[in-house]
Amino acid sequence: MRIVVLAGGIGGARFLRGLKRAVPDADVTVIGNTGDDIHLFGLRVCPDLDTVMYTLGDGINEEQGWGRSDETFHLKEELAAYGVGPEWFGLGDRDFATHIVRTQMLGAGYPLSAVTEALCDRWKPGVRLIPMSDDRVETHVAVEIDGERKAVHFQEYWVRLRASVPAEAVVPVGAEQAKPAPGVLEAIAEADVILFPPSNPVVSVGTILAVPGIREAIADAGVPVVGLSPIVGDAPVRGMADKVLAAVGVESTAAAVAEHYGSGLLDGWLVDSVDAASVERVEAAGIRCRAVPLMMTDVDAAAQMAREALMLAEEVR
Ligand code: GDP
Ligand code: FO1
Ligand code: CA
Repeated sequence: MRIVVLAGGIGGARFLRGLKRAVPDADVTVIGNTGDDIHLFGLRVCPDLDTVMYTLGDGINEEQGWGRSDETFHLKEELAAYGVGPEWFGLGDRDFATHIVRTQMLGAGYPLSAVTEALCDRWKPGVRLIPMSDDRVETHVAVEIDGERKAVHFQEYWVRLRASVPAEAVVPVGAEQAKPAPGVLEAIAEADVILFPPSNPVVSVGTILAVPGIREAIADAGVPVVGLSPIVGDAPVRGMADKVLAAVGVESTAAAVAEHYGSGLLDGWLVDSVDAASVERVEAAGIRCRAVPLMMTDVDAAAQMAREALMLAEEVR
């Protein structure tokens, strides 16, 4: 079975770990979000690609959900001693090596998709991980600080400001001109099923869908498209999805997120058992819906969610 998954960071990565356990023989292609990418200290950092790669390759810091296990921060401390920041972004020593290798290869002329493949040669994530685009796309968030409206990088909004001010707009800068990376449209066209894991609907899945051609390819693939809600009990399980959903005028409920994707894109939607009351509303929007446990407390729980998603896909096929 060929499965295509559109993934952000933690929500996508943990779901993928479950999917691999549920269907070990499946041929899984992951289209990763690169809108969170940031250039720091002259290096290209790709948080969502790395979170997927480290999680599936057993190198992730489990508690944090991002960054490397067994990490130290000597390099960051030395940079800070020179007064070189930003200090608000925690890049660890082991993680730095990934960004150095990536930046070196990009500088030598390799596209990000080839670089990601090379990095995955080490981590062996057991899926084909492709960035959504080889072109630069950077998510910016419009905020008002001290009466002044300005745009900040998504990482600055989330990590430095901790999403403490309302997001007035979310803009995937560069997306309109970006092309899907080689292999993205082919994987979608050849998929037997397409899954939206419980990733952020705006700054993860939404950014991938903003690359011209990807949304259309999914809608035209003619195979079941099933998503899982990242919103449980009217709030994100973690992160700032509520803030960025508000910016695009969508309420933070499992049903509203399904409607936001719409029946033109989604055939099936899983909500958590606590949101069972919203099944009717989702089905009224023309999307088949089931309520099942959606908390990824461990890999088995995530695997059960993957099985439920694949069963729903068979129902709507
Ligand atoms: P990020 O890039 O690291 O923010 O990760 P993603 O975009 O892939 O996923 C973020 C989303 O995952 C957040 O909106 C969370 O609500 C959601 N999430 C995290 N853990 C769980 C979980 O156990 N269950 C569900 N349903 N959603 C989760
Ligand atoms: N998240 C934080 O909350 N604080 C950090 O200092 C931080 C550093 C960091 C470094 C590398 C990386 O791959 C991810 C990192 N993250 C950090 C996570 C990241 O900011 C976000 O969770 C995702 O981009 C949101 O999707
Ligand atoms: Ca992300």
